[in-house]
Amino acid sequence: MHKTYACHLQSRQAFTLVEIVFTIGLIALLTTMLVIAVGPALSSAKAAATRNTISMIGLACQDRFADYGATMEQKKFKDRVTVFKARFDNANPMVSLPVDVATTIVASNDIKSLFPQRLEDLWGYDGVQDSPPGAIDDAPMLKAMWDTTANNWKVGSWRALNGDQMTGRQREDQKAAESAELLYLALQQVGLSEYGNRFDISSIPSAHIGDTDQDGNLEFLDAWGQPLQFYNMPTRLYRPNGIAGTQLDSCVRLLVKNYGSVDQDPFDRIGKAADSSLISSNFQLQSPNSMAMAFGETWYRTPKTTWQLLIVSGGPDEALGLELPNSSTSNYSHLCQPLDANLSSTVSAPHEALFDNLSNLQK
Ligand SMILES: [Ca+2]
Ligand SMILES: [Ca+2]
Ligand SMILES: [Ca+2]
Ligand SMILES: [Ca+2]
Repeated sequence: MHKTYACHLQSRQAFTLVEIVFTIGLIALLTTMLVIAVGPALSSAKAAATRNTISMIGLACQDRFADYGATMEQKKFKDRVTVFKARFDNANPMVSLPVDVATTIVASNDIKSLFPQRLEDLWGYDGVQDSPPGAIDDAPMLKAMWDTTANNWKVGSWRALNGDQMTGRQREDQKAAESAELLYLALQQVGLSEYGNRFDISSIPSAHIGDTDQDGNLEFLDAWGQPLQFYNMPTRLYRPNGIAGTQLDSCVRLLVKNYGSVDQDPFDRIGKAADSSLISSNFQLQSPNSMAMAFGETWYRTPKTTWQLLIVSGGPDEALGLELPNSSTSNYSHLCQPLDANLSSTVSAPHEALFDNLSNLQK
């Protein structure tokens, strides 16, 4: 009787072990199924959150952009154009700078200052960081970032201080974060008072603000924790490296939904961007716009798309596939272009990185 009970107990224990093994296996299977089912949902939730943040930042930019546009009709702005033209004409007695060209150069410089995507955008007409910053013609924002008493930067340790001495991953992190750091500062109106209202930074989820390069400057992030990328004049998207026609179209349309439907930039008083005979193979505007070279606009950006402030997330693959907005290692790097020109059916990895990217101009 006792033995029988022990046997029963033993068999009961053995059965329980089988049950446990089976249950563990079942849980593992269900977990796998759950991950497969929920994985894309989590990813799309991150995409939705990223789109929302990008959209809010984009709208804040557009508001300020509209405010700036309104000032172009005012006497104060026109007086600045007159001063600029006089400076040019005095320095170049043989030519007279057309007012429309002067207007576009002044506006282009202002837009770079208001919406900087790299530190150089704050250096003013002379294209040089003043010493100390803001002493001559640097943007108000750069001036505000400099502590004249301490003779040092007020916020963080900028690239100007140590970024260019960084190496490897640290330097890559620094470069990847810069445009989002500048946008963060710009939207807080650092050094500004006359254009629009201060952006309510608390409307951005705290998870979308961070310091990925650990330099003390906060930047906007996407839901995957990568810095957003900001392009103030994304013209280069319109002539990606070495490609044209339908390939170019398909590339641009990945980031700019209404590409092709609007081709008139209200800020472009020169209006020559669409005239291919005036554009060299390198997208440099030809004469008469070469006059812009006298003011540090050697590679005068075609202003066709300055109104389309572009904010981009690398998306679920966390890869951008575009030139970083602040890249100073290649020509025209202040304009974005795909890292890989191959947009044919045999796509390669850097180009594939573009397909899941998110931008404020996609919807
Ligand atoms: Ca300067
Ligand atoms: Ca930084
Ligand atoms: Ca940072
Ligand atoms: Ca991507």
